[in-house]
Amino acid sequence: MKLKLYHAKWSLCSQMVRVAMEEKGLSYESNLIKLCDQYPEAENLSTEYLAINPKGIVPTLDFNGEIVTESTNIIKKLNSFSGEIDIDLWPEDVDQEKLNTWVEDTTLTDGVPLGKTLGTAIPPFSIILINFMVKKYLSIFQAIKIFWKHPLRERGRFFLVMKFFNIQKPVAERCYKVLAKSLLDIEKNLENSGPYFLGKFSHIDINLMCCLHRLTDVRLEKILESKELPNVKNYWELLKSRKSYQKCILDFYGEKENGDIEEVFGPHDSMHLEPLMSMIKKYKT
Ligand SMILES: N[C@@H](CCC(=O)N[C@@H](CS)C(=O)NCC(=O)O)C(=O)O
Repeated sequence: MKLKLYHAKWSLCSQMVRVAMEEKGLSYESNLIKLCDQYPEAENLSTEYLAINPKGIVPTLDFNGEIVTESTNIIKKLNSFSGEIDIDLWPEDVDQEKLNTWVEDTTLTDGVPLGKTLGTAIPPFSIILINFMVKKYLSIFQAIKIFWKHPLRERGRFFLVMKFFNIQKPVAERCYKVLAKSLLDIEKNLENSGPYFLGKFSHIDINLMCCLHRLTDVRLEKILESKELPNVKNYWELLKSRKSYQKCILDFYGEKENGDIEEVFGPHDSMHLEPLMSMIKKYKT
């Protein structure tokens, strides 16, 4: 069996697939793609990559020549393989409806408006970083080229607008409620389950590991340490202690990734921290 993964270092959906690979003990050929919003090379819009994934997004799995796209489909496919580790990421003896709904809701699902689910409410908080990278790494000419070339028209438009404006504040503000309520839902769910979301480790925990990690990238980690969310706090510690967290997420941060985050935030917390904490308190009572 030959597995080839096209993925990016700093990409939520790529992290999810890498973690699944590691949890299953599957080895793969790695093809790192330099995304158009982070590097002038814009490898995801190259003719070669578009022939593999016509939407120009990552991740993409090539399994013996069969192409699988969309992180959820990829992880489901990987789960059907036997790797070196005997683990079922989609256990049959857990609540299937809950598993399905939460996996769906913690993915960056195409067509779901930003901020509708947890998986689409987290990326808007990263816009501050993407906005910064677009301004720093892309020339106006490159931003215009992406606008014309990106198969996902809305993204092309988004990246071009970012070259000239800072759009993160209003977009993120629209996601406060969903993010706050989702964290409280996780908190409540963990009260009756544990140590993982459905008791045993599953696909949901992979998605949540990556979503919660993204909060640390955008300096919202204090939410995960808050006294309003004690179960989330323990759960987050547990997720961080898995080998896959270090190997598939942290180890992919290089000088560029760490440098960009440092340049954007310095020693400061996110401007969204206080309002989000107040909202969590409000909805908890
Ligand atoms: N629904 C897709 C979303 C994939 C996606 O949006 N990937 C982002 C990185 S997390 C990407 O490729 N961005 C580059 C671009 O849009 O140009 C999945 O779950 O795989």
